[in-house]
Amino acid sequence: MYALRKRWVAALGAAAGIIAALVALGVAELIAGLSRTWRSPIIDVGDRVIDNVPPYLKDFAIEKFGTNDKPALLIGIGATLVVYAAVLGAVAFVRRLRVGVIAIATFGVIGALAARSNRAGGSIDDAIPTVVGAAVGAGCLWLAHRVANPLLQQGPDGDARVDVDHAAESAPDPARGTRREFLVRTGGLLAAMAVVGAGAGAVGRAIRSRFSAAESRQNVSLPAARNALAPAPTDVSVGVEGVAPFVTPNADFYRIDTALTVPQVPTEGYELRVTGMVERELRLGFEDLLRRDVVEHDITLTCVSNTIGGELIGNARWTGVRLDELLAEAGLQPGATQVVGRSIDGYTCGFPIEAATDGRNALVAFGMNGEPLPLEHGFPVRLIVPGLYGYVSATKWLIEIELTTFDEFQQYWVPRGYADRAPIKLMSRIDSVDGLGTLTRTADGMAAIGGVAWAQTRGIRAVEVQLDDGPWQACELGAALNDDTWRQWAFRWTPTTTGRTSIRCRATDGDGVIQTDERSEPLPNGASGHHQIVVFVE
Ligand SMILES: Nc1nc2c(c(=O)[nH]1)N[C@H]1C(S)=C(S)[C@@H](COP(=O)(O)O)O[C@H]1N2
Ligand SMILES: [Mo]
Repeated sequence: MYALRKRWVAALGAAAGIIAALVALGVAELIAGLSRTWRSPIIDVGDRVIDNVPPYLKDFAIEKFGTNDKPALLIGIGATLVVYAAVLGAVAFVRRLRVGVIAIATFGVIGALAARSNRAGGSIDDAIPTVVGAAVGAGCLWLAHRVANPLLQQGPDGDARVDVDHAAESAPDPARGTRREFLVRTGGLLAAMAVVGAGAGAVGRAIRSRFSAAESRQNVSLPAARNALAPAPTDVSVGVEGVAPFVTPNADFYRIDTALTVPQVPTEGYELRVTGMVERELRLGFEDLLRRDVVEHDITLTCVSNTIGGELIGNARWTGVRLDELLAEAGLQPGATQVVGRSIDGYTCGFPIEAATDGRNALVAFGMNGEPLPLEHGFPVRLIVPGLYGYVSATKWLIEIELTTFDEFQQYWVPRGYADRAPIKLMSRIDSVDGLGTLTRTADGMAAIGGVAWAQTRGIRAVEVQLDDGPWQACELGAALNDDTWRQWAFRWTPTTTGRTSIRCRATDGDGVIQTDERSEPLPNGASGHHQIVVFVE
């Protein structure tokens, strides 16, 4: 008698299921490595999750995991998959092989559908990695089942043997081997499959790296801007420790997008198209853009998902060409109301045509703080529009600018509950001390706090703070470079009491509007309200 106890059969089946899934994914990854447009089913499924989660869940994920929301999602998908594979393997071994094979096929169909409904418009061949992977995975489960068969309480057809008469079972046949030998054989096969699966995945990743745009980026040298700006003067800083630096280094710049893997868009073969309600369509290669009239501007970019006191904001010097000049060259048809920026990954932004034509420094940008755009920030080309939240304006990996109307087209986030017009709200933030942190006084008994305030296109005229129930008191401001960047602020005073103190701040924009105290969530058009914290004065 070879058969194992049911619980061990289930465990063996679970292991076989997980390893079959590993092989399926490894093979899919390997096949995906053959083509620039093919992807791992995990990424495709992840994309569909991202596209379909309700916005409040997305904001929750961003709040909870910040920029790690994507690894968190992938870990979640991976964990779900492990459980699914373990269950299907156990059922295949304990009950019926057929159930396990059907479950793997189902998994293949889900992957294939996810690949087909690619944002950028999937084609039928996008399903090839998943289909081949699932077929090989199913084959592995079948093989493992076959080799392990003597250990299972099943008939040779793979169906559970319902009324096994244990007593009637034949004694071990020494010619076929002992139970121990069957176990070793099955274990060896599973180990070999695990190695092959992991190896296929590793090879797939390695050969995919040839599609990287990193080398293309290294070969870019940015042209000098016509309006070459001097470095930001030192008085933009108020000199309070802990305040966000006026210029955000590229490596520290927040990153928000729906892309699970960073799109790799080399400059070779790159083309930007200007289409839709224009007199003549434009097609520009990367070099064509660099040869145009190049300008640079300091612009602060903000995410609509930024909560009060949040960090989804950064300020950079962007190099590029003016959007209004490109549009003038294309010639606008009357009636166009919306400018849509389309990314290579299918993501879209859209904003009112006035934001492109009212004279503000809206850019088709290829440089960020003197470097080519980093890959995560849209290399080779993106849009930057002062005064608009990123989701309506700042398309990364930009390949098309389409002129249309708001009736005609809804950008990515609009069917997901966000507003289709989203100017950045006046906001200020305390940076130098965290909520419930301690505020240490200097030797002369003074205390200092500081932060940033922003109202892109309107500028910041004043910032005030309120301590406990005291009066609003004016702050010092860092120099303003233009109305499109944030401004630092500082407040220095001699506290008369120690202990718990509540601090809040509010800004006044260039139009004289005072920041509202009325709180609103990021959804649908950006958070508002005062940043208020409690600190302990020492
Ligand atoms: N292709 C693409 N572009 C995109 C997005 C995206 O998901 N995909 N997200 C937008 C959002 S919501 C913001 S806030 C900015 C963020 O730009 P950053 O990651 O460079 O800071 O990019 C915008 N451009
Ligand atoms: Mo955003």
